[in-house]
Amino acid sequence: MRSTRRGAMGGVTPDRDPAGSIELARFAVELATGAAAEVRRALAALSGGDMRTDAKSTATDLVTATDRASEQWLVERILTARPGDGVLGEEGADRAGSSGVRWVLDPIDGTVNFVLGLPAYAVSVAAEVDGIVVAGAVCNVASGELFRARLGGGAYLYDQPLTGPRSVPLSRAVIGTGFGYDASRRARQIAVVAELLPQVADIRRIGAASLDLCSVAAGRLDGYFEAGLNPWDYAAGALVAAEAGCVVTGLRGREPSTVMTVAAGTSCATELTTLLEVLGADDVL
Ligand code: LIP
Repeated sequence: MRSTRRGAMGGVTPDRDPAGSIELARFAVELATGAAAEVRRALAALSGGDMRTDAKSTATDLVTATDRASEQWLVERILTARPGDGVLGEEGADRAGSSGVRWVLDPIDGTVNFVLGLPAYAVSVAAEVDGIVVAGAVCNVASGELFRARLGGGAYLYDQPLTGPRSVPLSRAVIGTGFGYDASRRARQIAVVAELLPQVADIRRIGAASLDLCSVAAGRLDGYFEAGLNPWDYAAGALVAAEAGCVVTGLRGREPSTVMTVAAGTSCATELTTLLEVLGADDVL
């Protein structure tokens, strides 16, 4: 999954859009906003009743019936409209497809926030063509905010172009991060944050990587990094950040990946990645 800094507002027309990214971007928005409405409906139907949860990789890695229903809703819509496409979803959907297009889905990113009623959880939908993310949409279910991007076509909050964070050095930057569901990994991750904190303005832990990445694109965070993310956590958000002109990368010259995903404004990106390398932030898994 590759993502580079673009920010070019492309005048791409269908005949110059071989990847069909215009249509994929339109459908990604339809899917993300539609599934978000389904999640809101499910929440309303619960009407304050206790939300049943199951544990996945660890006791703190939660899944609800709504996560599963949201993914099923997304997969059904995709296979009805585009039967040849592939799908990769957090809750188990895994289909190769034959069209060269694959949808990478997080039906509820920030599930723990969803369970607690903390309004920072989102439906994240990305479309890959031959392994490259060409379109993405992230819909914050609680606020309804829609972040969207197309490769070479820029990034938007609704229809408002996004241009990334303000220009500050790392010492004045507010940096987002996150922690895994495994306690020993969290111990290693917090050790990195303990070293980092005195060298930045402050740290934020929002709890949903897709929204963290979109927050950098919108200038609500100056940077973000996290080790141990799954492709469905960062696929769409990384494109939104890259198309907003942010640096989106891994460490040591690598691509963003499960090992490490970093997004930051150009003014502090090099300082941030250099410091994270020194601190071994990509050596916590
Ligand atoms: C979450 C990520 C978050 C990370 C959590 C979890 P989920 O995804 O969005 O950044 O810190 O540990 O992985 O499990 O809510 O889809």
